[in-house]
Amino acid sequence: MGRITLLLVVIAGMGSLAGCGSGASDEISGVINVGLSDFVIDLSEDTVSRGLVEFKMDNKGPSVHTFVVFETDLAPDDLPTGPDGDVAESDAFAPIDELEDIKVGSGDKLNVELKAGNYVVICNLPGHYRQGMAAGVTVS
Ligand SMILES: [Cu+2]
Repeated sequence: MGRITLLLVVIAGMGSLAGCGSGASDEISGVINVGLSDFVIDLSEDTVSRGLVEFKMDNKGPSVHTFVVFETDLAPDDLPTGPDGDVAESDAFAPIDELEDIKVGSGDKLNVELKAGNYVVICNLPGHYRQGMAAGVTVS
């Protein structure tokens, strides 16, 4: 085995080790059932283990909703808002993931890699956050 080949083998080995250590596998570490209604987000769990977390939507209607995930230490009812009372997304306050157009009866799923920390999930259709569509999730 030449020196370059050996080096490549070592690098490949390090890569797969790093993959394990960061928990970047496809295995789901936790499932949270998300009940959506006018105008409540009802989570089956508000704490979950870090890793790949599956959010399972159950939109009970009557409206279409969205599901937006922020990593933040702010309280669910204390996110930055614009003049319309909707959460103001910006470079400094950007969602880490989201699902749009969640229809009534939808079984849509959102899988998000979450590290330990505090998260807030909201619906950001006009007026929905202001009327109460926000909930906190702690990842440990
Ligand atoms: Cu909504």
